[in-house]
Amino acid sequence: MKNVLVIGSTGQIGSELTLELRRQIPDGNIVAGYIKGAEPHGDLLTSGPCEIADVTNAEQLAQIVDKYEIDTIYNLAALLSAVAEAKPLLAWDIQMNGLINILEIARDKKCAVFTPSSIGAFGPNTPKENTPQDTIQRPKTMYGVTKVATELLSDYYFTKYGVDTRAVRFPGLISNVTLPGGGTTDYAVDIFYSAVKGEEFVCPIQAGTFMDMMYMPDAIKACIDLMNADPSKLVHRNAFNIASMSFDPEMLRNEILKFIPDFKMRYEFDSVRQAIADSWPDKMDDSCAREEWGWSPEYDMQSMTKDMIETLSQRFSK
Ligand code: AKB
Repeated sequence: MKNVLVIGSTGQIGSELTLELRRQIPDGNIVAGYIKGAEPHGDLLTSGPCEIADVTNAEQLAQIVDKYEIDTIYNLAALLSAVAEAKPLLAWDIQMNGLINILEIARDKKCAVFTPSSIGAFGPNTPKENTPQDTIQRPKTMYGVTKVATELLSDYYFTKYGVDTRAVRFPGLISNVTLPGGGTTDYAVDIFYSAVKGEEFVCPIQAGTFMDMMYMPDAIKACIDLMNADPSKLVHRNAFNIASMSFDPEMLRNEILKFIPDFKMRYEFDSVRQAIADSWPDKMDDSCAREEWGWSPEYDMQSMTKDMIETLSQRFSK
C-alpha cells in the first residue's frame, strides 16, 4: 500500500482512516475523496491531496487513480441502515452501482479494494450468539441486502479476475471525532455527547437489545492491518467478522454512571431502528479474523467508555 484513494474520506471512518494512513505512509499519495456538500476541513484538507470522488462517476474515479498512481482503494461510500430504509433506491445506487464502478477500475488498473460489510449483512434467522463466520445471511433491510451483495460481488471479482478484494463486517462504531449519521447503532455514540453535556439521553433502542460495538481506533487498525495482511494466509476475504465488545443500553448506562453519577436516560424506542437491531446478531465470533490475519482489538466497553468520557469532557470544557 503506497498510493491510496479513500472514498468517503469525510465520513465517520474515512476522516480518521485518511489521517492515519497519511501518518503511516508519509511518502505516499493518500487522497481524500469526497462529494460536494461533504468537503474536507482542517487537517484532512491541509495534510494531503483531496479530490471530488463520486462513486457513481466511474470516469472521475479512473482519472484520480491514474493521476495519483493509486494501488489501493478504500470504498467507504454508503448510506447507513436507517437512512437506507428511508431511501432504498439511493442506497442501491451508491452501494451497488458505486461498487461495480470501483471493481471495474480496480480490475483494469490493478488496485486492491476494501469495501466494508457490517453486522447488517445478517438477518433474523442468523444464529445470534457467537455468530459464525460462515452462516445464514438473509437480511431484511436494503442496507443488509447491499452488504451481502457487496460481499458476494467482491469475492466474485477476486475469484474471476484476481482483484485483491478484502473486507470486514463492522460492528457499530463509536468515535469521538466524526458523528455517524443514520445508523441503528448511533445511540452508542450519541449517549456520550448527552452524558458529558449534562443532558438527559433519550434512548431509541430498548433495554436488553445486544449488538456488537467497536471503538474507532480498533476499527482503523482493522482497515489497515487487513490490507497489509499476507494474502496467502487469507482463506476468507469478503468479509471477516470482527468483534471487541457487545452490550445493551443498560450496560452502557451503568458504565457511564461510574464516571457521571447524575447521568439521566430514558427510553423512547424508534420502531424502525428497533426492528433492525432485533434482526442483527448479539455477538459475532471473530476467530477466523484472529487466525488468518492476527486480528486483536485493544478496547473493551470499560476502556472505551473511559476514553470517550475523558476526551469529550476535555473538548466540551474548553
Ligand atoms: C448502522 O448502524 O447502520 C451501522 C452498521 C452497524 O453497519 N453502524
